[in-house]
Amino acid sequence: MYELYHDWDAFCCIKVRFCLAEKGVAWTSRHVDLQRMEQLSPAYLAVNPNGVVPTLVHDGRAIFESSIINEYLEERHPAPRLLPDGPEARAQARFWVKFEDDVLHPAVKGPTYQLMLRQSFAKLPRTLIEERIAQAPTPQKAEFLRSMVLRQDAADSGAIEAAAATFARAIDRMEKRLQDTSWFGGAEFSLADIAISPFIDRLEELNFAQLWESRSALLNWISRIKARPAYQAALPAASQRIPAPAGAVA
Ligand SMILES: N[C@@H](CCC(=O)N[C@@H](CS)C(=O)NCC(=O)O)C(=O)O
Repeated sequence: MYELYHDWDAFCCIKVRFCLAEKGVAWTSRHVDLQRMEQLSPAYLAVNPNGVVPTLVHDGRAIFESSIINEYLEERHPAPRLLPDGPEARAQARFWVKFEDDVLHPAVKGPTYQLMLRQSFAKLPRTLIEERIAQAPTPQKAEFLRSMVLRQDAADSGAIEAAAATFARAIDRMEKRLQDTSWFGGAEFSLADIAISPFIDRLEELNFAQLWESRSALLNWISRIKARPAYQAALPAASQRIPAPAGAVA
């Protein structure tokens, strides 16, 4: 009934698999290999013209955008409930989902390309890369890919530092939130926690975990997230990870 087009070690895909696992919903995997830029292959663009993963296909109908997919799952499968009761609490939970969409995920994208994916692109034939970039849905996306994929020089340290500053400010704000409430959405675990968890996973992969080593509220939240079987089920196996940078980068 559900087909998930996804890559195993992709932030937004971990987010949707976490939600599917919390709901106990079965799904069929359709793997889209980001290391081969398959999100821009004609076959995948026929499923999702935005050229990004994930896409959830439910009985032949495609749903795009990880936050919208998780809200869709919440409406289709209300138990266990993953949005709090009441308009005010829901607004809070949705704010933190949007914070992930607007701030956290965009901030990790550059470092993910520069420090992780670029190592894989170096092995792809140049003609394949050019073909994929030519399929980008917008000129801005094509330009972003050109700057990330085609350059084989060292990572842009200025851009990595700018991302690191965004990570530090975000961690600060997250710590403050968790000093006031047990979970990002309020008193209960919710879609907000599901959205933010892959940020921690990606920062661990990128060797930024020292950012929260003295943040006790966040450390406590991370240990509660890691103890959830659904989170463990959502994470990629070691063999499905994109090769990560060897040393600390911050
Ligand atoms: N806002 C979108 C972002 C989708 C997105 O950027 N997905 C990443 C993986 S987490 C991707 O497909 N990256 C490859 C690319 O941007 O070409 C969502 O939440 O679904």
